[in-house]
Amino acid sequence: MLDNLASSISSAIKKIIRVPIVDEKVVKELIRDLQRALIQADVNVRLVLELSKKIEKKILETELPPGITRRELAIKVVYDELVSLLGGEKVEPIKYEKNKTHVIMLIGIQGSGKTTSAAKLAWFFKNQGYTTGLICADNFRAGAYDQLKQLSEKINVPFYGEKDEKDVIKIAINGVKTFKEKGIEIIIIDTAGRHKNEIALIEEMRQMSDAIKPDEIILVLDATMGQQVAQHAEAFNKATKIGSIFLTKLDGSAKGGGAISAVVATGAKIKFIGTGEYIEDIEVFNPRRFVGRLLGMGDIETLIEKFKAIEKNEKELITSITLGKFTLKDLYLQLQAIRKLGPIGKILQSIPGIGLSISKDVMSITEEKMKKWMAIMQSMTEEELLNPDIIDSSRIKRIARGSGTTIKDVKELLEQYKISKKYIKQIIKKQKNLKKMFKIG
Ligand SMILES: Nc1nc2c(ncn2[C@@H]2O[C@H](COP(=O)(O)OP(=O)(O)OP(=O)(O)O)[C@@H](O)[C@H]2O)c(=O)[nH]1
Ligand SMILES: [Mg+2]
Repeated sequence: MLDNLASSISSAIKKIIRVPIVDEKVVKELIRDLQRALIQADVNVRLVLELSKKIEKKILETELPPGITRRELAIKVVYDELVSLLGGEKVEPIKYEKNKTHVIMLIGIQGSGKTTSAAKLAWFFKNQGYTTGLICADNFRAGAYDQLKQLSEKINVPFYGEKDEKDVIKIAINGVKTFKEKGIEIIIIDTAGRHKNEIALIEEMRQMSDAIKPDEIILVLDATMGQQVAQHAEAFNKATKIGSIFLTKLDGSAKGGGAISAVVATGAKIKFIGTGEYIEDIEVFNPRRFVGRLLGMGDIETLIEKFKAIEKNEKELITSITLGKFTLKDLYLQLQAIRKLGPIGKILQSIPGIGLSISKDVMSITEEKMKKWMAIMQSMTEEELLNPDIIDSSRIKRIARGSGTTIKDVKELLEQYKISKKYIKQIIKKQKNLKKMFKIG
């Protein structure tokens, strides 16, 4: 699917994976490759320029989070921005209440793929465990009745149609009534593709939906039309609150990227995509999965996990330290966590976020010193740990004695604590900026 876009984007990404150093020149080349790929996929030129500027700026100007290379950052930024171009992170699960009737009406211009998609949806919901039924409310095109009837037989789903009835609204009402009586949960109505433009289409949708009162209206759009579909999506989105979009023919459509991004830009919701002529060529639209495939990287998920881990680490730190406050107890817990993990040297390098930042200064600390510090902190009272400022010389003496260390040792730890605290403040500030950059919550 979207073969052209996928191959050009993934080759752009592969290029930056191959080069030894990701510098400004490489990033600029990546941006050019991306621009070319997106414009060829019929994504709006203005959107492409905005997007690529943003990507370039983020890749070059973001301070590298600890443990992340510029290369990884570049891939993550491209991934994030493509996901947001194609619809963002949010994917609502498609679930309907069981044992209740839910009526879906499909509309769309001539040949957009309504009848095919109606059958795909019936098949999809049937596999999800719902009882489904198909209604043919199209008497405009000869053969429409037989087309849907045959498809429904193929997937073994009940069909309703009235071949000689001219009033499609009447057919739809009768069909819904019949299926409701049978206790069918998801009823799908296929309508006629009488129109070539969205104005007449929306008007007919109004008449139909006033009479039938469907729970949901799905606009079927043909992705091979590229950016052009935006007009339909926009008019539709304005006209109904219960609408979503089924984007068809994304397979082998060079213009698929343009169609998706154009629809997303209108604020309309793409719920399903069609990726072939066969019944099973239907997918719930998920921008993240979609972009993952575009980038053609199996390990994109691993990379995303890595960023998530950093994010989690930051969050934990921020909750453990009430903003700007960093007590000896926090230092103690940090050191304890670090020690649990094994030989310090190695660990310090691999801990993203705070571990590393303390570590810059702690780098030179030997295992032995670490043990000493732990002992010192164990000799402190909870009050001293939470409020180190109260540790005066008489307390220092007591702590040194209690821990079997020297006054010098205790003073050194307190000094280290002060330095760490300063670091932490800087880091929290930095991380706030980073969060803004990545829109992390
Ligand atoms: N490749 C591909 N072809 C599709 C897809 N969906 C539909 N088609 C094809 O598009 C053509 C039109 O599909 P229909 O389902 O008949 O379209 P329609 O909107 O019902 O057409 P009218 O009722 O005449 O308006 C058929 O040849 C389908 O096989 C898809 O996702 N991928
Ligand atoms: Mg049809």
